[in-house]
Amino acid sequence: MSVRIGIIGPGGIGRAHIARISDRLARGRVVAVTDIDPAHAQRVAEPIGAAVYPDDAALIDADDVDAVMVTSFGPAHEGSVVRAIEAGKPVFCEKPLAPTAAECLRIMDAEQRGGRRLVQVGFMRRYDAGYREIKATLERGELGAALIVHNRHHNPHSPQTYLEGMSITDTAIHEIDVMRFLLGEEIVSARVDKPKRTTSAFAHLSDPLMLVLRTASDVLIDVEIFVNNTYGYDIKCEVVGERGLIALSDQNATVRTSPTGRGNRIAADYNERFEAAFETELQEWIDSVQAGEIVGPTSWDGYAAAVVCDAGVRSLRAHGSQEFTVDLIEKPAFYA
Ligand code: NAD
Ligand code: ISE
Repeated sequence: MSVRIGIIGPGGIGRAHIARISDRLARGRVVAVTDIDPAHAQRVAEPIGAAVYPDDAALIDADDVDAVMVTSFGPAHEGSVVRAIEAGKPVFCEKPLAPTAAECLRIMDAEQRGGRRLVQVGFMRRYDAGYREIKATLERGELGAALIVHNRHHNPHSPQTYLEGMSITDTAIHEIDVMRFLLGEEIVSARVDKPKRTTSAFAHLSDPLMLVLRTASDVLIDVEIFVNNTYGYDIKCEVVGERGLIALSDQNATVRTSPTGRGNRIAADYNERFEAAFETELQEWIDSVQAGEIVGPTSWDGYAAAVVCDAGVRSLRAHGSQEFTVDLIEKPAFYA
């Protein structure tokens, strides 16, 4: 039998996930929808024959909802995730688990009180073939120890609702998580440097930014964040090891040669760039719900990334380029 899924806040990514589940993935079905905008919920639900609920609580409590997806905006995540945990239902929450560490701690407390893992965080870079190949290469020791990692995270445009701080909590959080995943260690400090501003961003936003992180073993990581580059969705990751380098290759499978030159298309957005990773992520989540054991990125991963974000946001707001320490609680045995 299919896993019957209820979705809370199907905006851009939520609708893309519904299309994946309905058209391309197996063993899952979206049967329930809610959104703070009821007319929008109705428009999303109708073509897939799903029921519409007035709010997250009603959807979570519905008898025919086996599992919950939270794809609303970050500040609304905590309430819905805790409610799903209290109802004993598995919950996939888009990143960030919550925008601050304090909210993530409350989610972890609720999950531990419930006594079993129910939360998976949408850190989908972990499912990308390129990052997985980098991780496997580092683990085989072929390049020696990783020393430095260079990252680039560019978006073509960001909307007016994208506020200062989101460059860290909503955008660079992908790199923060995937660095923990690749290097297998925690990040201990964060610093934000502000280069010259682009004229293409809304006035309230410092863009681009450089986020500089250091890990427990002293690996230095930089993340060039630029959410109004005007040209495309551009992601880079290059690890400098003791005996060589390994980097994500460019984003497309093909390279075209013509009289105008040699090159590949630039992805327009996260769906085009990471479609395969999203599909693997969601299929594995559906299968883990069916198997009764959630195995993807945990609430601890959501919390650990949020603590780094908190330090990054403090640095962004501080005068000059100040480094802030990342203070994690001791990892509970529950998440070992
Ligand atoms: P969006 O603004 O397009 O959609 C959010 C939806 O949630 C809207 O329909 C809105 O009406 C609804 N909503 C807001 N508050 C709500 C509440 N309290 N209850 C119910 N519905 C509510 O945003 P988006 O771009 O789809 O992003 C949503 C989440 O997904 C964010 O956390 C974002 O960081 C994450 N995201 C992840 C990726 C990725 O690459 N993994 C990509 C995009 C977005
Ligand atoms: C968005 O929420 C995402 O997760 C995208 O992958 C990222 O590139 C973008 O900056 C975020 O706002």
